[in-house]
Amino acid sequence: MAKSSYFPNVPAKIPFDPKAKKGALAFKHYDENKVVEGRSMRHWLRFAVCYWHTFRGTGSDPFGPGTMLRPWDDGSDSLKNALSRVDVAFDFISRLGAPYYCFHDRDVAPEGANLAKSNKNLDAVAEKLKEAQAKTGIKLLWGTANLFSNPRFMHGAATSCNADVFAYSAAQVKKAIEVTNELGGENYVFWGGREGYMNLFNTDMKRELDHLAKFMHMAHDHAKKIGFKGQFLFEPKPKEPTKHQYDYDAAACLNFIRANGLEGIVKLNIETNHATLAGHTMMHELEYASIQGALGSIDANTGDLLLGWDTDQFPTDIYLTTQCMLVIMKQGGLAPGGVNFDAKVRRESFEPLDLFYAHVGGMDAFARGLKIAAAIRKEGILSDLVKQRYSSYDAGIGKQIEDGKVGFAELEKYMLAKGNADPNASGRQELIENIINEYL
Ligand code: XUL
Ligand code: CO
Repeated sequence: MAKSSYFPNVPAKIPFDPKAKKGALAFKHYDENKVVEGRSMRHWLRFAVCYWHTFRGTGSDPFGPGTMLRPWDDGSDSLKNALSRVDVAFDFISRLGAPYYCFHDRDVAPEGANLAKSNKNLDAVAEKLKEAQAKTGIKLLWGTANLFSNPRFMHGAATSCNADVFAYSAAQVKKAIEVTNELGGENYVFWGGREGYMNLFNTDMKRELDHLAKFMHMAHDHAKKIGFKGQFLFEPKPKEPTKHQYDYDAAACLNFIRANGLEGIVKLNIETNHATLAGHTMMHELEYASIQGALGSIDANTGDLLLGWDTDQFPTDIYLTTQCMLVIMKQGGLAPGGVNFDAKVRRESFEPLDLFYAHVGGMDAFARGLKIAAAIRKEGILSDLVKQRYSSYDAGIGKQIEDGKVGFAELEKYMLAKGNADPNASGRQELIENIINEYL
């Protein structure tokens, strides 16, 4: 296969060229070596291309079949097709200049007639992925297993009522962790494809959740056994495909992690449109995870607020990326996690070139978010406002509360003597929003 032939009008490496004309295939903001707060943009952002949407997405929706033009793909689910797709994928990622990629086992290799055959297919593709990684320097951010597409997972995987399906899922995840390890993957993600319920009348919720916890412990035990040093990540999503997913949001996932002795073992992979579907902002989910030391990685995308489903569009909103970067920078970055574009081009954008426009736009949007967040942090106006807002806890009774020096009795004595609370100060919400806009 002539590698370059599928992207004839795309340079071997998309340049950083802020002076390029509008709409040119060039980064206007993502300058991978530019140092921001002591670290290069490449290291802050740790961009990853996801294999499933970018190389396996067809553009199908509930109303019609796929529309994507992928001239390298013969449309079959053969091993040969999977192997030649690897060349195109790495050619694409190299031209883009993203340092990482992510995959599900069944995106990269076809499912066989039984588990042994599926494993053999995966081994064959993994060997080729390993060669491609060595040749290009592109690394694996995370691997995961697809435990939702095959009809066997109709009732879930680790939470299936069918113990054989639990066993099958365990075997599949064992293999996926081994392949991730073999490819030097820096993380391993659990997204509960169908780990939830449609109807509580036929569901033993307690047993299902216990099984899910057992499953994660088994995964951890196996990771230790094979020397996998990567970070485990749990990805919250409130619904889709089931009515209620057990991994609803960051709070539900952290509760599950703590209730089952998985703290220190599993962190979170927060996805923008999953946050939206849960009725939260991305910033809320990131902050909630981060303050508890559990923000591991992000799936960068966005939903369409006028469509009710998980559209997984590429992020273009600078306000959103600024919010993301404010939280990420506050915790000192995401490593070993990164910014994975779990995003797809829309079905009207069916040409290979659209994949480049989508990723360049997403990367530039995050690079701008990074620069804006750095500027906000540098001047410190926002952090000073927040510090000032809570300054009543820096001394006097507030400090005693935080230091655990007083209880209800002491606080009652204090307030009886004082008679009333000090007056409140304005939250200055509009002012703060105006200040943020001054940086955009
Ligand atoms: C599904 C989703 C997944 C996970 C990996 O909504 O986000 O692609 O990121 O299984
Ligand atoms: Co995701």
